[in-house]
Amino acid sequence: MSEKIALVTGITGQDGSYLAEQLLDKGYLVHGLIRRSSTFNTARIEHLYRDPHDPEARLFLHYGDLTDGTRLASLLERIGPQEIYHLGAQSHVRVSFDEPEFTGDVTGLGTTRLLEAIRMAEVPARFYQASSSEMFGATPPPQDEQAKFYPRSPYAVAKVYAYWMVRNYREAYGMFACNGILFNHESPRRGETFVTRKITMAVAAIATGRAHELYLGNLDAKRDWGFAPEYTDAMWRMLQADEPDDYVVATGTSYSVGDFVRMAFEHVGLDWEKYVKFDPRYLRPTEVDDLIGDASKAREVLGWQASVLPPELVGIMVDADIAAAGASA
Ligand code: NAP
Ligand code: G4F
Repeated sequence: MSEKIALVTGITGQDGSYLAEQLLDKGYLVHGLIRRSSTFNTARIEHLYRDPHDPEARLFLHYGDLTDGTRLASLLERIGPQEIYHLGAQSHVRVSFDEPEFTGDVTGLGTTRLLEAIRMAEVPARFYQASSSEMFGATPPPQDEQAKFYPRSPYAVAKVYAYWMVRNYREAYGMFACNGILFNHESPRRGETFVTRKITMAVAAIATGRAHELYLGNLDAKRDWGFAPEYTDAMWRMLQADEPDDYVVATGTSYSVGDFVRMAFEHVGLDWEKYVKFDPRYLRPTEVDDLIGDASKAREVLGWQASVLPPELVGIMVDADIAAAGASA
């Protein structure tokens, strides 16, 4: 049987890098969309990359942007993927308040451009959409697939739009298109301005004497934090199912940002209150206070369950940042 071909948008991001690793391990040929940039943005996937002249090469990168629908269509025709994992997005909630129009264009319309490119190129690919627990916003927990969307940021509004476009293409054109409604998931590869990684990098810097303080915003918000590689496995499972559907992916646990801070400092034997300071610039005009996912459907239909919970996750991330600090010293 010939190898399966997958296309991953957002392959240079946290999730894209884990997903690419997992797909390559399963024997897929993996194609990734990357943005042209004057500096390299491929650090998270460098360990997977081989020169395309190498007969062993199984990962291929293509320049393209989610704002360029023509390019998406021509790439699809050339690659002919059986599975498309759409992870590319302006994914930072705080930034989306500063750049609402750009976020709508990339995170919202970008999904429509890709769906329409699939339709125009007549590629019979299965499609995964990186939907988000941010869509639930102000709806109280626990949140499952039936919970109401009440988005609280331009990012979340863009994700709600994209979610419904995926549903519409599934119903209108019979596309095998799924929404994975993923709650926060973190790892040592998490972007450095998301709160968990910002905390674990600061803890590593303070523990190794390279920093003395950490400025944060709202410590009271609660999140359901899981481990990213387990969540990319859930994405793959959705596209192997008999029917296309939408799934919540979460741990079902709840910790506040303050809890995460305390656990991270405790991991290196420090008292967080001596180092953490408040900076209002990290507050959001509207906040999402409380997210706890109910992933029963993913467990029952996909056989998926989270195994790494926040106390262990904190240790994994702090240890990795301390190791990285040692390596760069
Ligand atoms: P991430 O690390 O921020 O990665 C985002 C990816 O999108 C990067 O590869 C980025 O490329 C790419 N990208 C941004 N703008 C683009 C554009 N205009 N054209 C093409 N590519 C573009 O995000 P992540 O944490 O891996 O999350 C993956 C997806 O899941 C995102 O859609 C995010 O919104 C969604 N999500 C994430 C979580 C979470 O907790 N991590 C939860 C729910 C949903 P560069 O490297 O060049 O910037
Ligand atoms: O780490 P965050 O920036 O993640 P947020 O806003 O929950 O969004 C992430 O998860 C979503 C899934 O629910 C994804 F869809 C989205 O793409 C992204 O991956 O902030 C978490 C919490 C917020 O309540 C924020 O107000 O931490 C609070 N916070 C407090 N101080 C801070 C800071 N957040 C950041 N980024 N930086 C701070 O200094």
